[in-house]
Amino acid sequence: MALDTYKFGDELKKLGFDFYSGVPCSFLNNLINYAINECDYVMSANEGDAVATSAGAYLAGKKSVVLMQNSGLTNATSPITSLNYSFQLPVLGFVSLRGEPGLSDEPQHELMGTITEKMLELMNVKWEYLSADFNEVLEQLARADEAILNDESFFFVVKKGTFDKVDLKEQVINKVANQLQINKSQEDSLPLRLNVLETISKTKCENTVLLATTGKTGRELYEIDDAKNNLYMVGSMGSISSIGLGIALNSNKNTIAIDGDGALLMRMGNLATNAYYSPKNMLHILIDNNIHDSTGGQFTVSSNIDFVQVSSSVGYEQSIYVHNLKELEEVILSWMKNPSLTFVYIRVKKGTKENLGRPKVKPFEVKKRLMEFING
Ligand SMILES: Cc1ncc(C[n+]2csc(CCOP(=O)(O)OP(=O)(O)O)c2C)c(N)n1
Repeated sequence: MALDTYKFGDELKKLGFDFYSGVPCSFLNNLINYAINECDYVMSANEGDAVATSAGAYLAGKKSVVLMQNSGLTNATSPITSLNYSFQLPVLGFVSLRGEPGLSDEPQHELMGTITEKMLELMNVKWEYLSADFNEVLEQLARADEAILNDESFFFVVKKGTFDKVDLKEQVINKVANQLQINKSQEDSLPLRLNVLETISKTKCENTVLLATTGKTGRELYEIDDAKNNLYMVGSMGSISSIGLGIALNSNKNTIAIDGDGALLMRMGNLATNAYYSPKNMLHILIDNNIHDSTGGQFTVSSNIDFVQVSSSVGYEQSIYVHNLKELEEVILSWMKNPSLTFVYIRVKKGTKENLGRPKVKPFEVKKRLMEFING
């Protein structure tokens, strides 16, 4: 007997889990259909982005769920190991067991079918096979909830046929389209990344959350102003705007995600997801130095890319090229007055603050104070 999916989802709701993100899998489709029908569900482009968006939602006070195929667990390992773990940001995961030994399945699932549980263990993630018996499930959910309350992620491994059928209600597609695109029209003044961060930090008001991408961006922001409303990403490269999406959708904070060209390219699909959900209170700033500065200045492939065009074509409401710090400040202040999902692009010259240190505050301490800031 399969689990009554609605009854199961409602139990999750009772425990407070009503925000979902994920990528579909046929073994999980009934739970996914339930989540789309009955809860807030973000359709991520990649399972790693889904984990990051759920982590962002958690920062904004939501207990959140990620849904993925076990093949997608491989996409999610970076955020699970270096975002959830390092920042102690728990998510409740459901991962399917395609390729379960003994069941016939497609060849691409064969290996993952034998290592899914081992991967979770290697990543220090607590997990259980989800039972198909409802009374047992209630006990399992209580254990999962306890782990989440203890800031530990918990995953259920879900076998074929665990959930009973849920039909998708009619899906209403959220139509988004760019309303304002401002392209390059003059020479760039090419400030340092540090100067850009100083400008962003200066505009910050009591309602602003600043999220800084992996590497020297976070380290420089920390040295400019270590504030409770800042998050300095370590690891989970490319996830900063997906975290921003989770925060912006679940809070009224002005959420500014500061990206690097290498990081943005690593998970460029998240631009499309951000645009689809279009939280007005999110500003996505790309600082492009055409290099991986944090790892020694190796080139990125950003030189040939028109990011204003890219963000505009996936549907960011505003996509703006800024040529200097004055324009940057004006755009941020104007977005604060009239918020709408905005992408801002600025080119910088290469170079790093002298004697740049590393944040002395630990990632989980950053999380704790940021949550207090966001949720009061
Ligand atoms: C998944 C992953 N791959 C590689 C790295 C190593 N790494 C840390 S920062 C960085 C470069 C980031 O480049 P960019 O986003 O352009 O920012 P910049 O360093 O130029 O400011 C890299 C490759 C990492 N942290 N995570």
